[in-house]
Amino acid sequence: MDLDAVTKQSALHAKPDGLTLQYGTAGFRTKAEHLDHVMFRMGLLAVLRSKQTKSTIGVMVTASHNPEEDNGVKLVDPLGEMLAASWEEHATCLANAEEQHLPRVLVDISEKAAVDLHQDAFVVIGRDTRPSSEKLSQSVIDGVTVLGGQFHDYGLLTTPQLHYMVFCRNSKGQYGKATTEGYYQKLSSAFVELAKQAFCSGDDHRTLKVDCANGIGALKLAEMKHYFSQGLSVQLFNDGTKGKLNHLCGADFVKSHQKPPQGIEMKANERCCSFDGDADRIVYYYHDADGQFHLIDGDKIATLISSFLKELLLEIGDGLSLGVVQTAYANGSSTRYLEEVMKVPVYCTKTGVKHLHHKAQEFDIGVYFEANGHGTVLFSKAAETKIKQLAKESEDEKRKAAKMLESVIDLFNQTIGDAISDMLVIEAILALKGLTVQQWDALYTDLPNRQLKVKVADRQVISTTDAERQVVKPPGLQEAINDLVKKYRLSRAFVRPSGTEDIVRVYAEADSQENTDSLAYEVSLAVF
Ligand code: 16G
Ligand code: ZN
Repeated sequence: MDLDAVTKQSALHAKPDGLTLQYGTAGFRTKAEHLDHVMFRMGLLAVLRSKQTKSTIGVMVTASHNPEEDNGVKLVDPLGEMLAASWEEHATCLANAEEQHLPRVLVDISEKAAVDLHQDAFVVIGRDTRPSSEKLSQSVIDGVTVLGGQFHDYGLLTTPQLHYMVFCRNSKGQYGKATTEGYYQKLSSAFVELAKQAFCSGDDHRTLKVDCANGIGALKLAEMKHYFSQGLSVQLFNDGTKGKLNHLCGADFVKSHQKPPQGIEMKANERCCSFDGDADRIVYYYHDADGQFHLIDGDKIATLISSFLKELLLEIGDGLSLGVVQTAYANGSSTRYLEEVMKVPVYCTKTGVKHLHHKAQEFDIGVYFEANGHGTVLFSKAAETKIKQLAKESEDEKRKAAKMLESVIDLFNQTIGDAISDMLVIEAILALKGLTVQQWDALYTDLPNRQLKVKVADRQVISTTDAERQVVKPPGLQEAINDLVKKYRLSRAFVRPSGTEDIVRVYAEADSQENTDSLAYEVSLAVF
């Protein structure tokens, strides 16, 4: 490590005095103008992580659904998954080191993590469409090169595309080709394969309206749509040519306001969906004939996908286990439907993709979705091998089901939730099962729910347990929440400190919207 060179370069990416940031659920995220030093240092860290794992590491410059002025950065680990927790701590230490301590912190991390400094390093970089992203990703590259790391800059990519690239490179091409072309081809051919079977059963050509949040999803979907046009035509809205990123549109806006985005023309009963700013989340929705808005969120997506998978698994009859992973935000009706009607085991984890992903790895087939529309399905190596074998050897119906599962495996981005991949999965399932958006929506009725934000002096005074469903500190708060919840029917409420904003979040559910709103409000008063 040439620490003198690091010191010199770092002076060009100097850390503002006194600024401290934390590598949270979604990496570092704040106003773009405060992030230059963080980007440079994450370039340094990516090199160390690459040397330590002897693998390609990814760095994604994005702030997802945050306002356009914000930005952020996350590291992607060798299998395309989120950075390991122990390295999140290193990331926080490195980002907060004062200039003069930077060399010492680098040496410390290398020693603690037993990094072999003679090892080669390779880092791949992607960025979203924010005006600040290009310059910030250049700062990442400065960090990579000053430590002698090699790199490939993919330029504009969706977050899930970068995760895909990392995994492709480290699996030596087994997962797919590490190019956007490779990504488009892999997903599209799996989709077209599935769609063909639906068309045999007489489904017409499908169309779908997509709100791209004025983000990167628009660019990538525009490039990709020709690949799967045999099975689906997509019409893009909020494609970034006019509006501002995430402003009054996108999956996060639609989910949290429970209303359609601006900039999309919706006709009654027409299927529409929204991506978020970096295209790792998706929600569906429609207007009924009375003009009422219906949101189909991550919970209902998980339900559609798991019921489809369960049917195929019954068909192949091979005893493969299926589990669904949710968070405390999952609507109570979805959990009840999955457990009681579908008889699928459901687990709850803390908020944040890495927690869900981890839990989902425990099953042969693990379906995970956050209510906000982030999710995917993971297939164990054993399940994949079994399915491939059945697709070759078995006969008739069993073979057909196994072949379908084979395409489904290819269609999911198994590294992380992916709006484009999930959209194609959903469209394929709806076509195969001949379901309209209304029929899908009617699987169960969501309980009325409300989310509120509470500003407090220090959100860290609240700590939780039981996958964030119970407060342990401050004392007395959980008892107060319990008393409030008891006043209503079918009610549930919890509070948790946000991992991405300086606030406490309140969630409530009850039998009517009015009761839900009262409960949420009363709980938020108890938080003060
Ligand atoms: C991040 C997480 C998302 C989670 C959200 C919660 C990833 C890739 N993203 O966006 O999964 O739902 O944070 O935010 O893990 P909150 O802690 O502010 O509620
Ligand atoms: Zn996102």
